[in-house]
Amino acid sequence: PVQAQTTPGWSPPPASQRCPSRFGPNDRRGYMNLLNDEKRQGAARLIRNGQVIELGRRLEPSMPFFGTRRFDQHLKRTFMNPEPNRRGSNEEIVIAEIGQVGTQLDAFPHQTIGDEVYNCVRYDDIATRTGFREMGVDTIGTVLTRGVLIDVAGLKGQRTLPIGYEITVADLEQAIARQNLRLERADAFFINTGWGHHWGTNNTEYVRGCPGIGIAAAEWLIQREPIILGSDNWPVEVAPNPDRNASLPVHQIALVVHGVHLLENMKLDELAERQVGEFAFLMQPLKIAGGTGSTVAPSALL
Ligand code: UVW
Repeated sequence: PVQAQTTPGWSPPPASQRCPSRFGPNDRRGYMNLLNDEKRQGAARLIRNGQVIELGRRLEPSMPFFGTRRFDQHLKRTFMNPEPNRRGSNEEIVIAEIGQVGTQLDAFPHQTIGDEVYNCVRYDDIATRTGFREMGVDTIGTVLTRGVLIDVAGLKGQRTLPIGYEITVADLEQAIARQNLRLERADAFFINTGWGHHWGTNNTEYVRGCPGIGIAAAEWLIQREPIILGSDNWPVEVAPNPDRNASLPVHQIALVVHGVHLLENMKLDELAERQVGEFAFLMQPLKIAGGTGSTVAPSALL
């Protein structure tokens, strides 16, 4: 049975309660402030046999898209040198919302509460014709940290949790206990819902909705101080929200209220199948100037 945890009628905390952020009024990095050299060294020490598990999806025009997003890719033959060497050259033109397709990391200004982004910075004060003057995805930088996989689908013994299932705090606690995991400060937390099985096999179903965390689970996770929350579904959070009036509230909680990045459309099946709960996590967001997000190809290093 679906145990809804979202309080009906939820609305985001007022500015007086969320600003300044815990990192001060001028902060623009949120929980990324917790990622330091020591944490990166600790993550590197988790690399034992050098294996790589890719956590990113292949970008292609036929992949699932939220709403009107697209990734149109056209092969372009650009050049053919005549004799003697007859060198040919090929490229492609891609027309895409490149920050918001495929496996993708959300920067803070991707979402607002009214006209405010993270730390009560006003949208109008940082938005330009091309992007944001502050907090763009180009400012995040390389992420090397400890990753943990919280396997809720595995806990339930299900290939995938059902659409619209709101993962509860109890689910998280039980999954963590079953896997004998520890959640540590500045980790990247990833939730396996199993929904990723629909990617590429039933794209219509994939974007129709999904299981995921709701407000209570998101707050519980953020209390454990992650720098990223990620999942194998398109919004990280449950969709539709059990509170039908609430539109993607976890987006606001993570990106706007607290300053925690979201990582969507992850490929988590191999980690889950191999029962890998802890690993070194490596990701380099694209340097899209002022971008709202970036498609990424993250990896788990074992
Ligand atoms: C959704 O897909 C709605 O989430 P995001 O906008 O963060 O990509």
